[in-house]
Amino acid sequence: MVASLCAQVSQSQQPSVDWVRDPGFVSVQPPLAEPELRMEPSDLFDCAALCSTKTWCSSFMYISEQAQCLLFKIVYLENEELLEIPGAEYYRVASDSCPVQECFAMSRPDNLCFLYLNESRTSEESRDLCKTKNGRLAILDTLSKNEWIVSLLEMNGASYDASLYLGAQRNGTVFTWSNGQQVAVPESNHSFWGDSEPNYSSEHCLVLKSDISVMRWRDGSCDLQSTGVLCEYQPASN
Ligand SMILES: [Ca+2]
Repeated sequence: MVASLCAQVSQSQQPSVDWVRDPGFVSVQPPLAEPELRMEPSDLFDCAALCSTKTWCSSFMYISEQAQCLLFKIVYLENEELLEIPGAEYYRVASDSCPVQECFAMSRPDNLCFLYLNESRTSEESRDLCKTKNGRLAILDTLSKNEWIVSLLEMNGASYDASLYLGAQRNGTVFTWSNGQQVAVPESNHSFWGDSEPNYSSEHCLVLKSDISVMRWRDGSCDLQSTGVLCEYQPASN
């Protein structure tokens, strides 16, 4: 059995990140757990501080008996094959307002929850799917959100053939996010438009699509099947 896991990325530029201890991983190591970095800090707090300074670090394990600190890019949620490691404690980034057990991920510093669903849908179906889960199609109206989402998708293995509908509509020549903000024009510094995009006034949807190895916005048909659905949520505490 392969343990389920959710890829999570922590964009924690802030030095203070809240960590929660996962009671499911006491004195055991999660399966498939390949640390990105293995270090020998002085104590648990040093280990937490190390993870906090790495923008990619979303969880860590501190093994007191070996004085070892293992930093992970992802958050492990379930453990079906337990490897006993006395003294091991596992911590993940605290995002209690995003239900991480359901594979929601929290973006920092935006403090928004995102849910990536591996489902093929048209634009309308994608919007409806997010609604049924009490969210909306992702609004990537800041540089930090775009960069964070691209990292999240890459870690979900969605980077090479991804095509996802975003929460924006075309009004004539301009695209507007569903929160009323105008989508950045191609000439702006914070634009994620692909080369020569937007290029067809008949393409009414905003699509996040892989362009060789990078994710870029395009205008595109609203009727094509996406490779996944990306929903956005306000955290419960907001
Ligand atoms: Ca296009």
